[in-house]
Amino acid sequence: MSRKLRAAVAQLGPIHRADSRTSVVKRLIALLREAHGQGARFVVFPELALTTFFPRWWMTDQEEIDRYFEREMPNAETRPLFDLAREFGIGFYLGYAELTAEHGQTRHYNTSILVAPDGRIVGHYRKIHLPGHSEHLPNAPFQHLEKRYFDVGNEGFRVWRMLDAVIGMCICNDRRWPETYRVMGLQGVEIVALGYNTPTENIHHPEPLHLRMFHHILSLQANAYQNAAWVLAAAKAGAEDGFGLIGGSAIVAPTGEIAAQALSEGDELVSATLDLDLGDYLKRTVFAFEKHRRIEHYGLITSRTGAVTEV
Ligand code: ING
Repeated sequence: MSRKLRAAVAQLGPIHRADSRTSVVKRLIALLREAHGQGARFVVFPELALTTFFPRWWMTDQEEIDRYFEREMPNAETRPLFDLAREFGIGFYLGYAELTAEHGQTRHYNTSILVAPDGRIVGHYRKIHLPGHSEHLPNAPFQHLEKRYFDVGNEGFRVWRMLDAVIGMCICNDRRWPETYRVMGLQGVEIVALGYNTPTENIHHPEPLHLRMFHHILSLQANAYQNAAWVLAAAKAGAEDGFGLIGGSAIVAPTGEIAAQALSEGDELVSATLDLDLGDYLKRTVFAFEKHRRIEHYGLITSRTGAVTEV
């Protein structure tokens, strides 16, 4: 009898700079109620799910920047979400901006947490692949200042056992890097949960609009299959103060097939029943890591950062 888990990704539509955390938490709670109504026991919310995607704005006043960060979790605004999830017995992934102190130093992280059905925070992840830039780009239509506002995550890619599954976390740009999933795959991950905020326009280089969604879905499908894991990806979508973010929240099976996908760019719940043993045959055959991987040939992956052509 295979293990089944009813899960959902809760896509959020735009959060404008003027929107309060209280109003956003009301939207998260509405999605949580809908997930409960569909029998979901695990819900994935987006990256930076409590505020607008503030890295699009050039700011120099640290107090203004820090207003987008949470100093504790749960806190007064998010406690109602934690309480209702515990009442429903639902575990969830939540992305937010974390302001903390480490060894006497203030640290700013793009963070996600894994909350168990009893309300305990059992996992904590800090975004490692920070995209964008750190200096002001005056000619760009908007900024992407994650390298300026966040410190690089310092906790690696880990997995936790929850809801009778092995669950790992990553955030947005992490999903484009195969190393993200393989490190979790080598820990037996069965569900990779992630949130994302992906601008509709690529400010780094002009590219056809359709490639934004194509590259997003490609990254999910390829890495789900290559690590025989479910990938649950929740977008913050729509036009935030006029700046577009793609939707495309999706539940991707270990076979690489899309099990469910959002149709809108608003608040939308997408759910599916995950067969947690669906990937087992892949882990026993084509992706039996212990049989087929040849790590003696992979050294450059961790010894070399940028590509070097020596021929
Ligand atoms: N957003 C984008 C993403 O990886 C990005 C960053 C923009 C990547 C343009 C590539 C091109 O989906 C975040 N928040 O990482």
